[in-house]
Amino acid sequence: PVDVLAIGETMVMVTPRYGGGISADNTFVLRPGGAESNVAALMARLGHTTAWAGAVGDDPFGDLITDALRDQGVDVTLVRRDPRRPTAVYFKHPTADGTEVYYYRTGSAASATHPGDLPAWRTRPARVTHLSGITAALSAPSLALVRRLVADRALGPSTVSFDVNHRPVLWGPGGGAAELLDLARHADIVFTGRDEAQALWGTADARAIRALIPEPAHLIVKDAAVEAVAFTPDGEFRAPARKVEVVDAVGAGDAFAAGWLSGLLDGRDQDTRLRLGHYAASQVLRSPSDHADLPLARHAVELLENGPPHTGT
Ligand code: KDG
Repeated sequence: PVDVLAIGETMVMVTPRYGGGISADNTFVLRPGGAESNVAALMARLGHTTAWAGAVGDDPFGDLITDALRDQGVDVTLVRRDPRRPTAVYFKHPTADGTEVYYYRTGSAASATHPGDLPAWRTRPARVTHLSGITAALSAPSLALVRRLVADRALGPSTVSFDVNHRPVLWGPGGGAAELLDLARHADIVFTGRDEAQALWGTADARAIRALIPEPAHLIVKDAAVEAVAFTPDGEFRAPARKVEVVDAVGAGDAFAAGWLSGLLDGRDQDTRLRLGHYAASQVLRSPSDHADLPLARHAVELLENGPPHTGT
């Protein structure tokens, strides 16, 4: 089996080349952007075998995505090309208060992924299946697909990792709370942020979130730049975030998940998993990209052990 199969929508991400806003810059860079394929690409950099499944249009944008991910070592043979629906696009718009994101994804190929995609994906067994709440928000068929994957274990005996990834723009006001909680309760590993838990379920308190998403799930509650807490069947563990100068926060959560899952797959202890999560996140936070060009390596653990533990270089 591959180490990780990540499933979800990947879009063409359009970033202003020189860091200005959309109207200020006139040169743009096109890269693949998608929470789940970000995890696959980062884990490939960490030395794992990874595959990404989903759907893109049968258009040059779909080629860009599959070519770039293949170049990054991600197996894309399960990706379905849809001749009738386009590849989605999103724009990053840097502002003084952080990066705004504009999606053009309604009616995309990925929003038409559905339970009928499952038989093809069963051909690629994986130790971990990584999913996120974004797919659940795309359409009713995509929500049904995620439910089949998480609650019904439609891909068989694979550890199911679920990043809540609340995207309010996709759900609409007040939407998603019940659906995302139900999915989280059925997963083996859940990543969530205190801020999104507050917005969804009315609490940012890590233990209160644990009460909502109880054992046997591993629950990792992230508090942005402060710390992450893991609730596991072996107890509660916490690790402070690394101090970094943030260039672009988009993708940091995906990197955290990639680092943590890498530690899980390599049999690392709970503290090391959290530290690997923070390490990978810190690399993405200081880069304008969601994941490209990271100095991640298989020896990340040794690097953590030999370097200064929680400083940001
Ligand atoms: O986590 C990063 C993602 O937000 C970004 O890559 C775009 O997948 C994306 C989404 O739907 O927000």
